[in-house]
Amino acid sequence: MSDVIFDLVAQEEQRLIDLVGLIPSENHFSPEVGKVLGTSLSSKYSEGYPGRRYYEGNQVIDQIETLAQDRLKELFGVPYVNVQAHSGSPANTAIQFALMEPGDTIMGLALSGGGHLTHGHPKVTFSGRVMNPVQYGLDANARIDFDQVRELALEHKPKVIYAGTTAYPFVLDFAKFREIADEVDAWLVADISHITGLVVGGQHPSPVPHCDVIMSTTHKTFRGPRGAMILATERGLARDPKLGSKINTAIIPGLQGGPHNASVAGIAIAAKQAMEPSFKDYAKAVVDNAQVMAKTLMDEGIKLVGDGTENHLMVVDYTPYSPSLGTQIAYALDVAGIYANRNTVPDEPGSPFYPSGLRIGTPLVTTRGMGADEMVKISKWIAAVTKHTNQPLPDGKKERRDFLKDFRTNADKDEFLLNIRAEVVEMARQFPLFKA
Ligand code: DSN
Repeated sequence: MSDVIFDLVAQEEQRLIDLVGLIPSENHFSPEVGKVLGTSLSSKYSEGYPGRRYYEGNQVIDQIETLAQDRLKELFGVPYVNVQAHSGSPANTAIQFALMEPGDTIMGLALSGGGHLTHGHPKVTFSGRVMNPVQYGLDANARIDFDQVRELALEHKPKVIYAGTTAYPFVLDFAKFREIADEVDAWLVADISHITGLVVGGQHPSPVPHCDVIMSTTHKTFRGPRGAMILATERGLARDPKLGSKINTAIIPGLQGGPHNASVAGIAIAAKQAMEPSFKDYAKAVVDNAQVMAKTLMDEGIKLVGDGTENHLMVVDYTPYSPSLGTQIAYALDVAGIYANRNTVPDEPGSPFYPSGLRIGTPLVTTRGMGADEMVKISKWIAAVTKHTNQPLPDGKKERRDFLKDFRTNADKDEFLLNIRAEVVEMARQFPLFKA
């Protein structure tokens, strides 16, 4: 059967091969994970849990889900695992549903400091509307301001404190979060979606000794399929022996119907691959590459939030050039063959839609097998595009729309950007998507 969809998939695959991907929350999964995603596991309904399903015919699915749970229990050293949440946001919602009542206070890192929407971003998110959100921020060095976390916790007595980020380049101090959570008797939930691969690869301290519940997506540094895992620690279960069954019930019937069994199988495979010694090499290479990239960018005069990185990502701060430059630079980079995402910076002078930063990370390029030489080249291309693209946004809604329309039209045929693109493609094509 011919269908334009297959042509579009081929185009997308070619884009991935030809270009350099720096979105720190993306990754390429292994061929083995890919193999199970297109199987008949997708056909089956399996509401419930292994041994307790609402549908017949789940004998094999039970074994697959149990293996996924068992492997993750072993990998993280935790007694409880749920792999059914369809992705990170529903997983966080399920955790909140399990631990909180409407109106309870939730504390999380503010979006502009690198926090995630589902950790209580006010007004526009489920967690921020149903719960009482309190958001903490960063100190003058762009690190989590633990004095403020403590002050806010003592004042607002949160039911849940989130230690988790989506655009934060530094190590998370779970022990410090624990001290504060204990002072106010709050649940401590870690969202390690971005750094799971670094945690299991030994490049970031584990949240397991300090947190009650841990959530992670499975498709970022973990290199699995799209999905999520929810873990409960010994500590969490000691606090509430019913914690596991509360999380199970929050997922189904609370929020979801049937699990995506092909993804569950992919999570089981990714967990096995993360136990192999080569995964440690991958995690180290991600961090090493980020170090090279950060240093080269800063040597090129590019400002990074917090002046560096300790993990897989960094946030470029364009405010020294002009505020709200993130949209233009991200677009110009895409034309030049490098895709990243615009991002807010701390004390953002623009807005989340027209922010002043760019978030870049090394998980994708490291999975392809790129190393220090390529990081230097990529960083120099980013610096060149930045200097070429210093065109501030005008004020006014209509003026901005018109400016960006012209900006894009011009960028699409900008020879400077297109020449860089040719060099990028030549380099990128030398690397597979997933280097075994
Ligand atoms: N969208 C993910 C990220 O890019 O970090 C988080 O949900």
